[in-house]
Amino acid sequence: MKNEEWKMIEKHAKAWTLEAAELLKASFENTLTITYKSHIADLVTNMDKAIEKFFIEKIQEMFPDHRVIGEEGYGDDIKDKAGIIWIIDPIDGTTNFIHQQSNFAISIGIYENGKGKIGLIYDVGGENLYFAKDGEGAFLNDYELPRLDKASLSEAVIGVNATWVGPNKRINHENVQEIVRKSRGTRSYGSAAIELAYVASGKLDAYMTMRLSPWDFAAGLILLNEVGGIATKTDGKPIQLLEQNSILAAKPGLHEELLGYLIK
Ligand code: 2AM
Ligand code: CA
Repeated sequence: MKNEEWKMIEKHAKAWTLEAAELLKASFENTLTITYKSHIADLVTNMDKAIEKFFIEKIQEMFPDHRVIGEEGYGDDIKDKAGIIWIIDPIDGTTNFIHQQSNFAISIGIYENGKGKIGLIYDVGGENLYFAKDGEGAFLNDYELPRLDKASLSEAVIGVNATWVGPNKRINHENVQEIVRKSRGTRSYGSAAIELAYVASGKLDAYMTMRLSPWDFAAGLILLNEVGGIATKTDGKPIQLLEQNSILAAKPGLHEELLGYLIK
């Protein structure tokens, strides 16, 4: 794919995201239809579905040979990484969208043959656009994000959900507790995409979580890559793009230090 074509994809991805954000903001005036997916804390609204359909219609019209993976399942059934794939979360942080009308994002990662090309996370309430393009840097609105410096745990603010600090079946919570105690502080925002954007922009020094789907992390990984952030699974192994993964994203140095606590 040529540079010109990527410019075109970038232009449309940004414009559609801003348009979708307006639809989300306008929806605050209306009553949301809320349903449960797998359990009572796994929510989906009419707007999650409407925004995903909005993107899929635009992409199919403008780029008919591209494929789409969307959280709500209106995209393609994708088993391989060939060609151009848009990985879309129409609302990341649906619980926040419902309860707070803030701290939720539209997250879009565009990959070519499995390689991250364009990452876009729009914090709708904050009107902050995090954008990255392979080899061209990462931006917060018009501001180019600097490369991340090394950090150490004693000076770090870590994004982590309280779920992982108590007994759970996915990670030894005592290791997580040790990280929490030795850090400068912890935060939990309820949107994985925003938390990854915060690591990329230095607002968090690290973020860890035990189970994310491709649409939660696809855009964030591209942002992190442009600023020298490191992202693996919490056992240090590479993240698999089309699967659910645990995620440890951090500044250089700190990533290694955290792995030392997590792999014992
Ligand atoms: P979502 O709002 O798009 O579902 C909440 O801590 C973060 O984890 C959100 O980014 C949420 O994304 C994500 N998440 C991933 N899998 C989840 C699940 N099964 N239930 C709730 N949140 C989930
Ligand atoms: Ca979602």
